[in-house]
Amino acid sequence: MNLHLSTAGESHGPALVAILTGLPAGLMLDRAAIDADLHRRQQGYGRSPRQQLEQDEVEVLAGLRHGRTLGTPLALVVRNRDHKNWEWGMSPWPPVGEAAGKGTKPVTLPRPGHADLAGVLKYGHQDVRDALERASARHTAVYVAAGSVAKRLLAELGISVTGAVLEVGGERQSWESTIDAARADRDTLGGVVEVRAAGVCPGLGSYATRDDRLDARLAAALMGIQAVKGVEIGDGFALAGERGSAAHDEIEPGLRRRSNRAGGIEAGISNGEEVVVRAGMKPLPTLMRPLDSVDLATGEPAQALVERSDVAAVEALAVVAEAAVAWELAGAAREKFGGDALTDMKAAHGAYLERIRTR
Ligand code: EPS
Repeated sequence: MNLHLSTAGESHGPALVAILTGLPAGLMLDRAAIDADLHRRQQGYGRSPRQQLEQDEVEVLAGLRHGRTLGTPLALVVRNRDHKNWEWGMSPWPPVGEAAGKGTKPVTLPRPGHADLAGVLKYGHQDVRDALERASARHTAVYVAAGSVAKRLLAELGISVTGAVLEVGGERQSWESTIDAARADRDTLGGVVEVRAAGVCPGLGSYATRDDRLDARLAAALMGIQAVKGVEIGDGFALAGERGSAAHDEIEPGLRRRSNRAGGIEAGISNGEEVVVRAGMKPLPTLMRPLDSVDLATGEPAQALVERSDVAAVEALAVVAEAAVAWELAGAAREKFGGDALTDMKAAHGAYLERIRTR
């Protein structure tokens, strides 16, 4: 069975949930490791005060017994502690009693760059909050929990996945002062992250169809993360300006490469080198000095919504992008090696490595 991930949850609703299907039975999960990834995602300079409110931790509702997967759907929950301040405003059912707390007044001032305007037009909402709550990057918490499970599976196959920040607001080192300056100007910043996966065997993904291509799948997964506007595999855009003689990775005896400009993927298939991908994040669209917009209630010019937000969340993106890459690699490994039980999957992986070793 192939891996599949479904998620649900609004930023200030009761909880975020994920259902993971297709995991093999017999995978030991480590609650502390998942919570550690959730904690990492909440760190980083420039995050919103919201992160002091939330202390994300995973709850498991199904699919696990005594820490071991059952081969059945794994149901994960990350609760939103902030929901207690939005109980009326984000009540799933028509709220009872007097309006109290946050979210009681409709938002009509769409922020350029957020889901606000396109979301209300598409779905016919009157209150921008009906669009922004699901579009929020808060959703990435439960994605990171799923990615943490994927990393556990990949570790059984000798694969490790690590995300890191390359730059924030154009600065490649010590970006804290850049973030301080943006905050002082009531502005926001984006940045670039890189994810590297080591120990990936040749043969994950395929050129057979577009949907099989590992590079296309990684690109879609990274583009699916809030605020990501660009993705590169290996040397990516820089390759476009090279000559062919300088752009490819020559093959040596032992079938190793002299370089890794392709980022470990050729023709949509992993080639045994480190998988290297980068994602570029736009500056966050909630500005304390708001951009011009239009009040949807009156049609008149107005300033966009101002509400608590991050100045930069690039360090969080590194953790989320790591989860996205791990999830896609785990999916490709499930397709290649199959197996209802982890032991079957590992046996198929071992037999395959032995076959290609003798080439
Ligand atoms: C977000 C806005 C902010 C961020 C949020 C993403 O939320 P709030 O308005 O509650 O402060 O903090 O990210 C998270 C809550 C998180 O856990 O990453 C947005 O508009 O996308």
